[in-house]
Amino acid sequence: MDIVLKNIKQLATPKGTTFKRGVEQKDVTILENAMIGIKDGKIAYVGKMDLSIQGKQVIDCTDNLVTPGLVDAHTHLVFGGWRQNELELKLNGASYLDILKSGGGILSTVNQTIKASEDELLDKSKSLLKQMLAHGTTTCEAKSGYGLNLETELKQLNVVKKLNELNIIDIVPTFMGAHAVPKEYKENKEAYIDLVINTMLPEVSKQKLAMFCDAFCEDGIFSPDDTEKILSAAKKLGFETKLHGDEIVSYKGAETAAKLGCISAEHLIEASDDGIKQMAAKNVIAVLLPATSFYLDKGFARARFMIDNNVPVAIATDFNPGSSPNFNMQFPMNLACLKYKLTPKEALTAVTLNAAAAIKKSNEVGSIELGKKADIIIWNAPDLNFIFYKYGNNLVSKVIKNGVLKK
Ligand code: IZC
Ligand code: ZN
Repeated sequence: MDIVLKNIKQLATPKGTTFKRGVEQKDVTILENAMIGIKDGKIAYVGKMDLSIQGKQVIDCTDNLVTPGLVDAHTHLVFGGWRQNELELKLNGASYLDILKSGGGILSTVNQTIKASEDELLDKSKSLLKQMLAHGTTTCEAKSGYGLNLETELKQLNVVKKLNELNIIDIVPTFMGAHAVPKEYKENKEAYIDLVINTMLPEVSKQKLAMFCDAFCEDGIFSPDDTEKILSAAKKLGFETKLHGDEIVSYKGAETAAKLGCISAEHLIEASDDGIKQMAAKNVIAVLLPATSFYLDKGFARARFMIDNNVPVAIATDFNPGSSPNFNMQFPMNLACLKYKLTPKEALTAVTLNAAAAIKKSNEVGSIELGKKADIIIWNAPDLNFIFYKYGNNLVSKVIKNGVLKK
């Protein structure tokens, strides 16, 4: 073996190549005094301690919990500037949508992303990716949507492509030209939707820069009908689809995702009972973002109700400069237990296997099983409960990415 992890105090992993739902979401295998062998970047042994298995590099995990690498299925990784000036506006009572309507919010990040050069964006997001890895994220998704014009959307997606070539974290790219209506189109949303459908989507498809297409289905942004138009056009070009829905108000986001057969619907704070049931019937994964609820000081999505109604639940950071300036998955993991009332086992599945399924990577990552990528975390923690109970500091001791010890 290239690497052997021996004497593992506790190994915790879901199993399988697709999402877990309902009562199965808590089916996590726990092994004590376990061993993992890694060869050629893949998991080649997992089970009880076996002294006949030798490794070029041996890591003793006597005191440690070991889990699959975390999968952050929802980020807005590539952006210019930050939005710290909005903090005082918020404290004075301005809502997320108030700030956006006055030309701030997403539109302020759009201005800063248009101004930034590709190299500046690359340097900044490369540094962010390294920090994400050090906090346990081994695979993530990254959305465009801070360009809102062809050139800048392509610039963002090209940055993601270059980041992927650096092999820090594997990144799944999502085109999100329908993130907001740019100010030039304020009075003519239809013309912007035409631009997304007839110019941006075909070019992104031609250049093979994204696997998913996402749209912000929200009151005052894109309606369910707009979203349907955009995502249906994307599907015709071969994109998989997702949507941001029911984040601020109940607006048929869940229903629209079910109707369109999206892989996932994200946020869902205000999702209706019916919408949730329709998602379950259509196998749509709920990607929930509790750190955003915390930051917007809004309610929390009804994760328990979703699991009880057979919706597969994943949890992600929503890392972005506005509503969730945090890339550390451990914070939403804490919130998943404390606010959503998920058990540690359900929450582990939500940030590994189900998150991987939400970005169509669950046959490669999301569990510690023979043949999967060796993306593994060794925690400064004795067991699974510990990482959901303790919070506020980085509990990751070591990270193995593609079979290489990185931290
Ligand atoms: O920059 O505000 N919700 N999009 C939808 C975001 C949050 C990101 C942002
Ligand atoms: Zn988002």
